[in-house]
Amino acid sequence: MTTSMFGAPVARREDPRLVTGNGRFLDDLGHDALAAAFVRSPHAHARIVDIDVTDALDVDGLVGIWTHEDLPGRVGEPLPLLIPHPTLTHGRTAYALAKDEVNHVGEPIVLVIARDRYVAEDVAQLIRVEYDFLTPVVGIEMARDATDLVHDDVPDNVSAHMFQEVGDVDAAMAAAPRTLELDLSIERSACMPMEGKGVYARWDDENGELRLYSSTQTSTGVRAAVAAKLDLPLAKVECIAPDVGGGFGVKINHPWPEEVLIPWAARLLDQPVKWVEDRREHFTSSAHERGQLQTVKVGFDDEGRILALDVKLWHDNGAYTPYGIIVPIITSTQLLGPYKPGAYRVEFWSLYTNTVLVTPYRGAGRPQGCFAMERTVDAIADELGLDRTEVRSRNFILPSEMPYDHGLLFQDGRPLRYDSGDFPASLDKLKALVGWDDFAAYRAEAEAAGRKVGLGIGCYVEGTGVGPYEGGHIQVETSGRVNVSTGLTSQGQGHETVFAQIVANELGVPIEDVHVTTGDTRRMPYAVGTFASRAAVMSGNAIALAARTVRAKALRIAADALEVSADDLEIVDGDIRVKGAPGTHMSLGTVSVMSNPLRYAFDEAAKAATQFAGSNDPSKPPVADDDEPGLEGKDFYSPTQATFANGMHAAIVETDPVTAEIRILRYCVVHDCGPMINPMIVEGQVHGGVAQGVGGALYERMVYDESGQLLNASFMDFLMPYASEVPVIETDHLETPSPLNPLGIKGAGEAGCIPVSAVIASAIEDAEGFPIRSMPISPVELWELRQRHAAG
Ligand code: MCN
Repeated sequence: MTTSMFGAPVARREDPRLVTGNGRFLDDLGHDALAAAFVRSPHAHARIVDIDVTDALDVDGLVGIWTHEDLPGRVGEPLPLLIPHPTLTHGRTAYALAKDEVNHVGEPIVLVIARDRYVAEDVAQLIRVEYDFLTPVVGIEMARDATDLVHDDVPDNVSAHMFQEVGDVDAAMAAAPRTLELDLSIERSACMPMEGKGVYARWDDENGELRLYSSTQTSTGVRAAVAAKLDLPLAKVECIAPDVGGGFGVKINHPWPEEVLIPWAARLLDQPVKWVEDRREHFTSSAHERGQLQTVKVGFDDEGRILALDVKLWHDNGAYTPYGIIVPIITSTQLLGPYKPGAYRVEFWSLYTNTVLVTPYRGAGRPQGCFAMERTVDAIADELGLDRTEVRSRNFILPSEMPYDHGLLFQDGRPLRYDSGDFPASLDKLKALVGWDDFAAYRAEAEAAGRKVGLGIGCYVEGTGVGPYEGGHIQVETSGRVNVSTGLTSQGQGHETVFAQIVANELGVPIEDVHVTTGDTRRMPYAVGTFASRAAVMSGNAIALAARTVRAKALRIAADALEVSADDLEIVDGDIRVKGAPGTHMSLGTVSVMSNPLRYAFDEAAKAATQFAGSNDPSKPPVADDDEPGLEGKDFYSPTQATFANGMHAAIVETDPVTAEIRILRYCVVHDCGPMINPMIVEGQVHGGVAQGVGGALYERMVYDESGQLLNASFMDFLMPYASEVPVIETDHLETPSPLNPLGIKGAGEAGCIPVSAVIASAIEDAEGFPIRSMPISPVELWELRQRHAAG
């Protein structure tokens, strides 16, 4: 490697396009397309008795109206269950259009296509649906109570019941000198990307081909699902993710109903059709996450060492389970964070409710798990009168114990094994960053001035870079420019920049010469997608491997032409030259010409290549016999297990003694995602994650009434933090390499949001002196807790 782009804080190359309004998002495409709108259920639980479209039929500009009965073949079958699991005994998915029952407000019932969206919405208003009301099941307690059922054939509303135990928890608990029990809960929230979902489809009748654009995190998945649903050969369907204005989990396709219906209608009508989700649809018809009740029983000794941990959790999976039970599985397996309890048992029930379904939302079950574990560790420290960091240290897995096997099964069914991490070093860094040891003096000063301040902490691990695979393809043009493609999509993570950095580094070319394409099935049809903080590990390594293949080929051809050993060559700024004798050189572009017989006789670069070939005969290109034409390479990376990133956050909060207003005075992060490809991007990811975490800790929640109506389905009522509510985030890094992949990297995309609720709760608790066991927390709720606490 002759340049060191890996690890450099390169400014994001996609930003000039995005911040000047020149991004091409879904709604920037297809201005000639017909528009779709949906009649969606206004009721949480009802049977559909009749659908009357009579009043709608005469509207000028209407193209068509379809209900479930009109959907042929596989389009009319239930949507697939994307992530099955052996314990998911009662998985249920919806129909693209409701068949005879609706199970949440917002479920699509009728598809309307018209000249434009205004007409389509007007038509939707004129369609009358008659319902027979059923009792809605709202909230975890009601689901658990199971007096009423969401699905008649699902006993007790339980989609899955899972249990894992390591060691003998009952015996360890009975023998523990001390025990504590905690009830903990986290409310529902949601991803809320700036751009909602959207699909635009064009059917080419002459060739029987479908081109599909989707604002998706998984374009290959959309392509496969649509091809299967429409019974088209895969080769006749292409899917492109244009610029995607955020995903955060909700744009993982299973597929979504609209992703099936819009292409189906485009083909039926032989006209382009587009649907773009509006904000209300996003609130009521996409997905939520986080809602979980959790109980912890912990047994520990007088030094604060955890001897037994018994966790039960109840997860609100909403009305359907296309994503299986991935969220509670993640909670149950990553709840332990950096700690090693003597014995551990976790049991969960995933419950149906008449609310919108759940997709993994950034952090995906880990914020809930971290909240449970970190509240427990704080409770142990308080009980023993020990420093909270001391109790943490005493329970840490040590670097010398890595790789550490918990004896549990991870979400992929493989053993849960941490590959790397140095938790004591992270804690030391965090304590130094926040000034942990000086806080007592700061608090004394604040209290003397009549102020209430508290210091909180939270630690987490995150299994990142999960398989099965991702690919990278690299092609060096005869001009020397390098085209890189990987199949996963980007939603704002800066992939165009980091993947270009990796290639610039591996190939020794200027980063300006590297062009990156993501999420286009025409370029790279094999891919899984962007979620679970996997792009850097999966595509990053695949691209690095492909670049190494290209580099080796380039050096081999150049060595032949320059009559030197490949070991004596280096590549600097796209030029292959003899080390110590830069006058003997040739460009990568020239090598590309030499490896591309068809270009051999055409342009100047080609002519230049002939001097190395010693022949002008295009039938005898100067490439080795066993080489394929073209200076290009493709490789795939497939890991044996997830690699574990980790981190620790601390916050200082102030609570107003009168109004109970909560202010974050400082927020500090120490994060370890291995070697950082781009530290500026990693920090941006951490900042974004913390901002979302602050929303989840203090502001955001989905408020359903007992009839299953979402009461705050707009940004007027659902509070997201503005820049004014997000503190300055101070970050420090540890770069413990993963032994599992060639670049040694671990993911970073979700880490920021995982511990925030735990940290803020810890800090408020420290300020107030009574336990915080439920998040989010508003000033009113804090004020009420104060009153209750004061009353004993
Ligand atoms: N990175 C790096 N060095 C590392 C690790 C990561 O430079 N050692 C960089 C990566 O190259 C990438 C970014 O950090 O540019 C995040 O990397 P990674 O952890 O691999 O996460 P993904 O790229 O797979 O993104 C998914 C992740 C998830 S799961 C959610 S949810 C999320 C997130 O990314 N959604 C986002 N961040 C988001 N950021 C934006 N702007 N929009 C979203 O929807």
